[in-house]
Amino acid sequence: MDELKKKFHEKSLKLRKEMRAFIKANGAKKVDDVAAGQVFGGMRGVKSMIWETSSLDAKEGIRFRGKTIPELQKLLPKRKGGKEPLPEGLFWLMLVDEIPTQKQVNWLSNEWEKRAKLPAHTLSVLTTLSPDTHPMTQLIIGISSMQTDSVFSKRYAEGMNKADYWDATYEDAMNLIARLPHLAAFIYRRSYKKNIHIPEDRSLDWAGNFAHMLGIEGLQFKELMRLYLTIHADHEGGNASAHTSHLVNSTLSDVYLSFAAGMCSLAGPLHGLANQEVIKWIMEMTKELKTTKPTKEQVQKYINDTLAKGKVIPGYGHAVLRQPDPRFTAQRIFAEKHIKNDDFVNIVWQLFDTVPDILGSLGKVKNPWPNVDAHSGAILVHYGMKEYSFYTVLFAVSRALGILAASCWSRALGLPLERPKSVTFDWLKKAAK
Ligand code: CMX
Repeated sequence: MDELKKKFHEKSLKLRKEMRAFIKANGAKKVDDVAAGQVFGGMRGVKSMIWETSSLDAKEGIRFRGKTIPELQKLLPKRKGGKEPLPEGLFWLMLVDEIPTQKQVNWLSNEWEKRAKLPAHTLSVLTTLSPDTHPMTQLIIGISSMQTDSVFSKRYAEGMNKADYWDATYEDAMNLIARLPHLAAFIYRRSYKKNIHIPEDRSLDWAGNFAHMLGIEGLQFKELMRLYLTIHADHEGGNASAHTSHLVNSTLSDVYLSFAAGMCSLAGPLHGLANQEVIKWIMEMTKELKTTKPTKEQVQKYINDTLAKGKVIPGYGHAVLRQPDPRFTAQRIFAEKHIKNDDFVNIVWQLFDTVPDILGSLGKVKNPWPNVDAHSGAILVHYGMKEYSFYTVLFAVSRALGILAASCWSRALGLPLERPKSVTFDWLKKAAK
């Protein structure tokens, strides 16, 4: 058994025992109340799920196993000569709650490269799709098609013991994470680069090799991918894509199917697709205004016109956060360091100075600040990736790290089928009395 798997098994056995004892002693204790407004309000704030890999605070933002993004940037191993953390290190941290050594991270890079080969039928399935199929749809089909290789499904059909669910889920998670950059790069090159593909470079790390296979060369883009794939990896369990995966996986659907289901959720414009919507909206702004250097007044008018048309300002607002998203800040710092005088990046910063006042003045928006999606597009365009329909796929590749680490934990802890209670409006009216 490999070192990571062994550590995960030992830790999960311990926590499982502790949780069972906790539930026995405290299971009947009330920890929260639900208000009628929450029942109608998309379950905001209702505490009803265990998610060990990260947690979100409205003011402070995300912490992965207790660590903020700047702390991860300091503590996680890096590529030789690099400054950004390797996402392999974050996966290790999320799975076993330990900062890995350089050697452990190098092992994980190699291990994922060994597991990365895509099944031939996945490539065949993708080539039958119309080339204008949205990249997220292609990704979801590609992931589902690989379910033929699910270790969990195969072993379940053979009568696997419950006690081994964690083992099969770990194998599936490792295989799927290893394959995702290859699948995503295949989709990108097929859709936008005349179906000309770039062979992997086995000497590179997971994110660096992904950048290479996308065909965008240069050390800075590799560093951007390392940062990007780290900061998008997890956002506790309640967000729509993580929760969808968690729900589907709780039926003992394997992670190919449950992660694909989560990605259907990420593909919505109020969630992950917002990253394409932001840059599309900015590009439309520059076209309408006939300048890439708009004045403050022009930007204000464009925002107000968007709102007047009954549309949201993409990249702004959040269901939990009540401050600028630290993932926005991390990208801004990257851009300040590496990118000088880029018109789209400057517009992103201009929007940061303009949107919050306007959204705040509406009196209904709970969080007028930028979220993770407000910045990424302008940076990607700067490095030459202008095909914004692909951006949510980058988010998806990263999000696999958190969702799949959490799926391993769900199966190791023996979490049950998820089944909240719905009520009718009549029931709610009576209960409110
Ligand atoms: N622009 C305009 N109006 C907004 C807004 C925005 N960016 N954010 C919130 N509002 C509006 C809501 O649409 C809602 O209006 P109605 O009462 O008329 O329906 C009102 O303000 C209250 O909403 P809220 O409680 O502040 O926000 P929610 O928790 O309901 O929604 C979110 C959160 C992210 C869906 C919302 O802020 C939004 O639509 N943002 C734009 C899309 C976006 O950037 N999504 C990406 C989120 C991050 C991610 O998951 O990747």
